[in-house]
Amino acid sequence: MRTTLAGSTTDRRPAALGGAIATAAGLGVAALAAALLGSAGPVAAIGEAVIELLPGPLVNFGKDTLGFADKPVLLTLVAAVALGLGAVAGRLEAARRSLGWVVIGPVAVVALAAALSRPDATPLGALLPVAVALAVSVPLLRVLVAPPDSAPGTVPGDTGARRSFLAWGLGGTAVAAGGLVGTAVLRNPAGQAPAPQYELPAPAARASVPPGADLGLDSMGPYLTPNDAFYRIDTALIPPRVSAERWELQVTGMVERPLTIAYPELLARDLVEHVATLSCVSNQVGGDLVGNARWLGLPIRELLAEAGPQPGADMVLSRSADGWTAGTPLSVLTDPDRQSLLAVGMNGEPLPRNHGYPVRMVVPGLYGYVSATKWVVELKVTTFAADQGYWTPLGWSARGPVKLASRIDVPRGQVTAGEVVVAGVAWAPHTGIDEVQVRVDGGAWQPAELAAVTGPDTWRQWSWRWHAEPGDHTLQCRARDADGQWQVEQVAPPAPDGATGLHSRAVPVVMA
Ligand SMILES: Nc1nc2c(c(=O)[nH]1)N[C@H]1C(S)=C(S)[C@@H](COP(=O)(O)O)O[C@H]1N2
Ligand SMILES: [Mo]
Repeated sequence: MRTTLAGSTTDRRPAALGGAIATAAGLGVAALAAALLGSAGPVAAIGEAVIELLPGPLVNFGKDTLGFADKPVLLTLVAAVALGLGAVAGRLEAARRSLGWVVIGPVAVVALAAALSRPDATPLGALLPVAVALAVSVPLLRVLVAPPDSAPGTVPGDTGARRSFLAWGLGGTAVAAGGLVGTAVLRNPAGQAPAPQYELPAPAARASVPPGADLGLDSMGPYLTPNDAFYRIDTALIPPRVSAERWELQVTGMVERPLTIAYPELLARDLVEHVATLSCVSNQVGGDLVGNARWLGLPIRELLAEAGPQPGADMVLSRSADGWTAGTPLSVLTDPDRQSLLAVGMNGEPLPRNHGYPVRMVVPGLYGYVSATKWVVELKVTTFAADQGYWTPLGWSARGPVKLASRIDVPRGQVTAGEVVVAGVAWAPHTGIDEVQVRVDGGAWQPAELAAVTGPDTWRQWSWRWHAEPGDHTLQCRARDADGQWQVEQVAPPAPDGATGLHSRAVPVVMA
């Protein structure tokens, strides 16, 4: 009798909707539990597993076409699939009690496996979110699609049943929303560093930015990019939460004396400050995946010297807490004339979590994908023949020196005829910029004025005064580095080792 009643009742009930709501509530509490434990929730874990299982070119395509939105899009897709499966489970459960497990069981197993497969997984951090999700969603699913018959003789679709569905449905939705909001708060999306228990030491050598490095133009970014405006690129759907107390870096591989350094030991060393421009190999011509910051850290060459690289080694494979790797030429890291840092500070603050808290690498002159490992925990001295960084098997070059580039930042949009300031940045990190030129509508190249810099490792602001005449015009810029090389004009895409081509900007000029 119960089966008949529940079955016929649910025919009229939106069993699928009930299943989706129960799933949403489960996902909400799972996300919250994961955030509390500092682990990846089931949705993020499955998302990362999807990235790992997808072929590299497809991942690159996703990153290129979606840009900064790739993470939200993937998380939303995974969540949408989960809700869809929840709806199916609702239908099944409505047809027969416990039949929903046909879907719920495998989904739970997949979520658990994905969470456990993460390099920073702990058994509790993986298990608990899945367990609380089941504990919330399975009973909720039952009451939504086949409520315990409150009043014997309840008529299918009567107001009592409908009211109960509405109440439980709203309750489930509230739990889902509460879980999401709580997670967002706990996950600290602003990317600020967790409350610092450690004071950053004063640098032994301070970097001073010369007056005039910043042209101070409103519509252009400052010489030093503020931390919250600094571009973020990484494969982590949720940046790993690495505790400074427990952080350790190991120097391993082809070394005479493998060593380990802890965070307080790192802070106790003579740290140096260095201003360096970091850029992404995926940056398009004119793009903004580039930023400049004042980094505080220990020169990596000092640690490597203590470990003593063995003859034959030519690469350092750095590994992050979340398992990502970069392959950097050993010679670049041991170069006495290059400040390659194990950085703890960014613009006077501890590294923000999004940018690698507590410790990351910063190497002047190399793209981030071959050098700038965030949340770094290991430096393995090895060879290019024996090891590869994360992106190399996915179609990106094993070596990634930054290509000379320049960009027009102002004006943006329409201007009034007359004198117009044209300005931008140019960078050739570790070589330095010696000249920037601008041209209008393919005419003769005109020299721009160059702002001051801390040294060759940063971008350089430039400006040029344009007597703009009414009409539609195109501005272009190009730069020459300190070695006398002009920027490559030939257009090339970012893959496999960085884009080339000149940046152009269309500027409509109207009559004064
Ligand atoms: N752990 C980790 N470190 C990483 C990456 C990553 O995916 N994981 N991406 C690298 C790439 S491709 C770039 S361009 C820089 C970007 O650093 P940012 O996010 O601080 O700007 O980080 C590098 N370090
Ligand atoms: Mo990058």
